[in-house]
Amino acid sequence: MSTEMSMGGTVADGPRGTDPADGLLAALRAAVGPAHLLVDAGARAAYETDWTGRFAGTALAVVRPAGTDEVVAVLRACAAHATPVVPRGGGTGLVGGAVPLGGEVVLSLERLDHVGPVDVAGGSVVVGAGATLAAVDRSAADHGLAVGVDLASRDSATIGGMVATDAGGVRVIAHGPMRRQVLGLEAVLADGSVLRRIPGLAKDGTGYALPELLAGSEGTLAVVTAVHLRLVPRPVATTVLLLGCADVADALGRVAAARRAGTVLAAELVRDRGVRMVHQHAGVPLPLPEPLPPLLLLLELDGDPDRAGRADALAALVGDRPAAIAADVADARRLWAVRERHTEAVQRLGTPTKLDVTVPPAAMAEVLAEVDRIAPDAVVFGHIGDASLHVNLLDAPPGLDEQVLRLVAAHGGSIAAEHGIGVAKAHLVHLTRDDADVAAMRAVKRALDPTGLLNPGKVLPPDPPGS
Ligand code: 2HG
Ligand code: ZN
Repeated sequence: MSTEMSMGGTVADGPRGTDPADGLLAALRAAVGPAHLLVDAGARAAYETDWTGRFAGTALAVVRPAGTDEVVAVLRACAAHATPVVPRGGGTGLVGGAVPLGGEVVLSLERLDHVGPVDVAGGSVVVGAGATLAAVDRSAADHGLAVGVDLASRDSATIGGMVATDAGGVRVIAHGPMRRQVLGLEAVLADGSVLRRIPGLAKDGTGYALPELLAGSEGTLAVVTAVHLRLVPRPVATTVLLLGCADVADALGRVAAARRAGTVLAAELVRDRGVRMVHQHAGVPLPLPEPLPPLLLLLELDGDPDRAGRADALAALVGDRPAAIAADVADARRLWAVRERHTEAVQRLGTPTKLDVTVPPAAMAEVLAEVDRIAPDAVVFGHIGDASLHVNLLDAPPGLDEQVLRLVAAHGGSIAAEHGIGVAKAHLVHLTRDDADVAAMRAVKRALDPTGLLNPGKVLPPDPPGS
């Protein structure tokens, strides 16, 4: 029998003639207070779409609890009324993971935004799920520390959402993705019980690693309410450069050379036409004169450009390639804008279909060539340091997205590198996870959320009929 709850299903438990949703709304109002229960379409709208606007749905209501106890009360009320819940962070998702499909209660974690005191000796901090990356990073910066993950949407993206999607960003090459920053967490399970794995001991071998399981589960297994985050040393100074490369092999070779020479904090790839797009649609100056090289590699290296020996090392790294080396912080920001403002520039051209993939480095050149063949207008850029690429399709004919993902899967890659599966790719999980894998994931889902209360329709395709 299917464990999925029908979308928007509510139990008609009210007296004759009353709307069955009224009982749930009254319970939610009691749980979070009237000011934080949003039922009007206008008030709900900002919580019903993803960042691109490609995915949107209608919620029964939006709730904004103030703390873990209120999250518990919300989940209990929704469970009692058989109404599914969509947990939501900063709304910066790109695959519809935090968007209602129809009739759910959207549970916004935005008010759980406390940032605890930084443990300077241990290099960590406990924060609420709704704290933004920028707020936590500012707090860490006061102590010479930083969050190990950084991304362009830092002002809005929340730590809870980043854990739920196992966000990546531009520092994965140095510190790994979000999952690796999680020392512990607190989460509310579908039955309202609270999982507290906050202590974050460096070593803890007592059984299943539940925080790691929840990282990347996109709100389908539990609602993350607080996170104990590892912090990393904040670089005192860095060197940022943009290097023209002839092809993928050349760019990968430069990344490897930079790694041999020292600590690489970021290695990002953009292409000539993407750079022109950012110039034209986001007003970012061209970083190199025309004609631009086909590929441009942005490197951020630990240590400042004037340190002893750096000039020679940079000269060796650059060789005879065209390059722009940032002379100061403002310059570095300008070079970073060329890369970071791709998302904004693409959005100005239309609503893109965003594909976010990893490929084995050895297959990257071939995958890129194939993508160019089947989707010549795609805007491709990404994190070459961890072999992940963002393929943005504009005006894509039906099926083109799946064609690109099948290509990636055929080359041994992943169809979801760092944005999650959401609703966009739930039907394609089988491309890179085999039957046993999917069955194990379904078993975990059933064990933790037997009635399908949490974020139905996301990550896993619906149970096959008759199961
Ligand atoms: C980035 O790396 C983000 O900038 C967004 O992951 C990627 O817009 C995209 O496709
Ligand atoms: Zn990215």
